[in-house]
Amino acid sequence: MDLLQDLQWRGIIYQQTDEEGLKELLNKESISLYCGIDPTADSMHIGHLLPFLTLRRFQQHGHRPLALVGGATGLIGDPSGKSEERNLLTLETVKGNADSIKVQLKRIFDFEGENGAVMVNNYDWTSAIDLVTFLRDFGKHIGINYMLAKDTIANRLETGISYTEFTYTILQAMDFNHLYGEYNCKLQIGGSDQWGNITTGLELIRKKQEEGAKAFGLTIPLVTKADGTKFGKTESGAVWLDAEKTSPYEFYQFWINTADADVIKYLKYFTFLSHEEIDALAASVESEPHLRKAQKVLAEEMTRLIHGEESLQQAIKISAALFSGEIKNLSAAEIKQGFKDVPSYEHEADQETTLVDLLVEAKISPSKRQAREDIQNGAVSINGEKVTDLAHILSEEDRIEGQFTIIRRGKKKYTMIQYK
Ligand code: 545
Repeated sequence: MDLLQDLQWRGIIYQQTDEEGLKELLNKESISLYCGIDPTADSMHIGHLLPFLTLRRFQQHGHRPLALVGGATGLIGDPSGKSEERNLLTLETVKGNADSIKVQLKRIFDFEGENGAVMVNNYDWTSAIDLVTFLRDFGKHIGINYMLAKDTIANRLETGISYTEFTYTILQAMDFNHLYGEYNCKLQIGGSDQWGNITTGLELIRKKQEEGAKAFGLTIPLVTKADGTKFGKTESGAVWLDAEKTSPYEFYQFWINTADADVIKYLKYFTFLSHEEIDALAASVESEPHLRKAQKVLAEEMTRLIHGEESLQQAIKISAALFSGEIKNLSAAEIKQGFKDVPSYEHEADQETTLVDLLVEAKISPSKRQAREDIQNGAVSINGEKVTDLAHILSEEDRIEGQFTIIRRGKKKYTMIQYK
């Protein structure tokens, strides 16, 4: 099975500008291809991942990926898929964001060898072009009617679009044209919202490059969920690639919680497992769904890919500890990840307190009487160990690395006591 058949099997292809032509080209030679991202935030989230993972599939088949960071386009703002004009970001913000995004992109590709990936920034060639050159050498080739017919621009004519955002598609087209000239880049891929920008690039290449010059565009589908809710969102917001925003444990949990109806699709989209491995997991979802084998493999593959083996093992350890309630072997850092969303209560570091008082103070038990009953019934545990002594006084020994005490009441109600 060749690359395009694999992409088809995985459901990764949404639209192509010339299906037959691209098939022919890829059968004939190794190409350079690109996908861009605007540094309008300081981290990618999983909604941005699929086109870059697709670039990596091309790399595995011998093609050269160019990962473009939009240092220039990030200063302008892509109107695609946006119903309102964006606020301009400062040069400083965009530069800072670009640095963070580059670090994340670097983990996805192999930069060594004959078809090693190349990281490029469109600020490098765009910022040097003066206005007269822009209008004469680029603007002149793109008709206004052609631009107005683009969905992304047409959709904004009612609500309004500035000349700045209107021009965006030409800037992205200039990138494709530049990379075509510089790296013989023949293909641009992106999410389905990028169709208009990708095709403007093809138009510019046709006009500016040698007679018969030909490039291609391919878009990937929007990732959806069977229940109709938005992919990539949790109660606490987007699932970021930055470990400071979404911890590896939360990241792992996000994928573990994938519905049976979605899990095989995501294994195909996001992982590099073979068809045989994915087919076997599909059979497991059918015959033994309670084992959640497919979800476990998906969560492992994704966490390893984005955060590395060590963080994956830590995420598995935290998940198992929280599931069984055996949390005494977790480090303070692991506790921080695993208990980020549980209620927390601050207690004076040097103030002694009985467990009964603390249960009431931290609003874990509603009254002293109830607190005593809870303890006597064996419903209360400190750091995973049941405490039935009504006179228990919290000491240094009850603090994990001197920082927290995790109190559980009943089966699931956890509270984190922090010391100040
Ligand atoms: C700029 C110059 C180029 C080629 C592409 C671009 C970027 C493109 C764009 N892409 C989106 C994006 O989102 C902001 C990320 C914040 C960290 O705006 N004009 O940059 C998304 N893209 C990935 C997919 C996308 C797209 O990065 O293509 O469809 C999301 O899945 O929205 O020469």
